[in-house]
Amino acid sequence: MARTARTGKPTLAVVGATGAVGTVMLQILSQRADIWGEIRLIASPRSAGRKLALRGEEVEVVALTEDAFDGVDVAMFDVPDEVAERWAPIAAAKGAVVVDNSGAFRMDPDVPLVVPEVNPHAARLRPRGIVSNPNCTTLSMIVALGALHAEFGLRELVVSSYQAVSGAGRRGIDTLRQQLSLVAGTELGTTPGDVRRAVGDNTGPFPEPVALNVVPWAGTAREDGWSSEEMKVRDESRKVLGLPDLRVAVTCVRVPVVTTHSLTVHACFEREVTVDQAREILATAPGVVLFDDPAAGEFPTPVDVVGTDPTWVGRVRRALDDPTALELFVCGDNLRKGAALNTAQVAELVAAELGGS
Ligand code: 2RA
Repeated sequence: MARTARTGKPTLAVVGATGAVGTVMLQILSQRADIWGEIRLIASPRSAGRKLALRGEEVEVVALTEDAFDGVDVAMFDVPDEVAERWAPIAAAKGAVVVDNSGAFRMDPDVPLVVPEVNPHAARLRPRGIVSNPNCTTLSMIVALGALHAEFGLRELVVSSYQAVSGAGRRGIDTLRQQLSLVAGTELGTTPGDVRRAVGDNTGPFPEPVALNVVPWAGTAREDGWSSEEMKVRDESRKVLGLPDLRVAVTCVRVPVVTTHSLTVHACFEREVTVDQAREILATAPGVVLFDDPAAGEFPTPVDVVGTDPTWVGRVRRALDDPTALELFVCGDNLRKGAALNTAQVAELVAAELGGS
């Protein structure tokens, strides 16, 4: 492995360093145990030459070229699908293990889809030299569900998401902030179309106004009325949990929250469950925080979860009509565990393996 000569530590590349997730990646790399030698920041030629803060220093961004991967051991990608499709195989051919956060390879049978708390072993088998990171909506719930599945055996999920606008990148955040500035301090939201007229025709990456609204759509259209986001939750949950026949019904909804996806989950298991058992599992599962005392006003919400690493779970109840099912409310920061953190954790797994530890 092409370790940095000066430190003997592996070399990491961050591809897409200037995006919404890339920015969080740099924060996370500055906060976690520093296992890396050189960290090379790579972005589109338009961003080359910019300096970004990393590990207490300013690091210059270099342009995405084949040469940028010289000597790189692990490359974390957060770029659009088509950019990943083109450049991840190039980085892999140059000897880097790619940890990719796009949707380009997630369902490729030769690319493992890895969540370190759930299926860390899968990262070792990577015939294409690429490991994929699940979509942020799947990631926001899957650590908690993986822990419950290990004990009770999952057989069905019914999920509704409440997705933050940063899932749609910087444009999503800018759109919400701009729309909020147009409706703040008004009486809007009381007659049909008043919010729509105030925010205008440009609804950014969303099909409808997102301020003072909820929008039952994320992603692009798939067959029979489903959205790409809903198909990702189904397909990726099945792959990560190793349950190809898991029954999954999901509706994805965008809400006026900047960062942190929330989900309601109706999870059905092979065996009868009790709330006490479920609470014990969730309270001790790595990467999960149980915050569940509604009588005291305690349940997770995005305003407190944003900026934190774990999956937060509250409102744990046994289903009223099914002793094998649980109802949960789950929140996770979609830019951290939902994207940058999971990518960094997988990159660390790979680095430990390359280093023989
Ligand atoms: C979203 N899950 O929230 C997507 C981003 N990967 O739009």
